[in-house]
Amino acid sequence: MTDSLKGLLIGCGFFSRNHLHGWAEVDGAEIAAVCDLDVSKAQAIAQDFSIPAWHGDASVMNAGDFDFVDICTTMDTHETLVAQAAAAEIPVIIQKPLGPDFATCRRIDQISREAGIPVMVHENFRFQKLFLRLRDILDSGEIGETSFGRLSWRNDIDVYTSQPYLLKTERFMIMDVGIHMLDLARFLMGDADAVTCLNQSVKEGLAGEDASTFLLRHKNGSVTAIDISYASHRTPSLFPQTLGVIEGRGGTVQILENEVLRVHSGGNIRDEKIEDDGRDWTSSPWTQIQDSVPRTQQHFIDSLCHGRAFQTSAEDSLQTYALAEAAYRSAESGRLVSFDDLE
Ligand code: NAD
Ligand code: 89Y
Repeated sequence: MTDSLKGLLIGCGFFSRNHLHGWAEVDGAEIAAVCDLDVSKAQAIAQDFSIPAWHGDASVMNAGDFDFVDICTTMDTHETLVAQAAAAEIPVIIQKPLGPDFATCRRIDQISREAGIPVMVHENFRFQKLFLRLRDILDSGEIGETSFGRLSWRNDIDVYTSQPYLLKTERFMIMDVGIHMLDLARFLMGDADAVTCLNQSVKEGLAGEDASTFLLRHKNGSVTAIDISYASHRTPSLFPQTLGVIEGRGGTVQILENEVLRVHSGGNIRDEKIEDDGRDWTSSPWTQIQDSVPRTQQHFIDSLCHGRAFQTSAEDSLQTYALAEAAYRSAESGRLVSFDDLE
């Protein structure tokens, strides 16, 4: 494909394989090179995915050979890497969490705006088929204006083996999974501006929280309750399902196990089973997450090519990261924290 945008993938760790499988499906883009501080990892993954070049230093961004960079490293590295991409004038898609705290996220957004370089957060949960369909149901007006939401992510997936950095992350659960839930809450229920939150460290030996329960106050008067845990033991495991409910003034949608939406409206009830796309590289239990990756990437490329704003631009995502910051401050203080308190 001669007209494809050429990308550099930075970070060849655990989740990057999903990125590379995803990019192989995206129309209008291809990965031309990969990069990791551990160049042997870059070489191995390049060979697995038939990518022609690999590097051990992200300064190759200066070469001007790339139309975009895909940053798939952990949050502590993001500000530096976005600054490098901005200096090289290369648009960025970057994994969540955008930064370790709200101040860093604001600086990243400022770097993006000052350089005029678009930055999109790879926030893939809203691109899961189930949530796209749920958004369509809400847009159709079938259940009316939303008033209450509940989003629940509770499982005991062994993230510590696949993502060992989480053992030592002080802001752990809210930044790892809470951020997906906060983005979903905004996607489904609208912007919010205040949070109350209680955190727990259930598993011994963690640097941060592995369970969190919070309430969001939305600007339109609705409320979302979110509960997340990596210390919730059930058989079979619920990973990676987000369950819950959205109530509107004229009906309700339940998000049930095994990707079923149960719609109650006008005195009727119907179930919609959301089927996976059946890609040959996805596998249980990760399918629902993996499936969302190429959709997220396609949104980035389509928006870039048509000069449209990303749904989850760095600027838009500041609203999500402000909620995460407010959640931590609420957990520390025992009080409701609003955006005014973050100034
Ligand atoms: P990882 O630690 O397995 O891999 C990160 C890689 O980046 C490492 O190989 C490291 O050497 C490399 N790296 C770090 N700094 C670098 C630099 N300056 N230049 C080049 N390479 C560098 O991490 P992971 O588990 O793959 O997670 C990466 C990101 O993806 C995290 O932010 C995580 O939260 C996110 N993630 C998202 C999802 C999702 O569904 N959206 C799922 C899993 C992980
Ligand atoms: O890190 C988490 C995420 O962002 O999505 C799934 C995950 O990899 C494990 O729960």
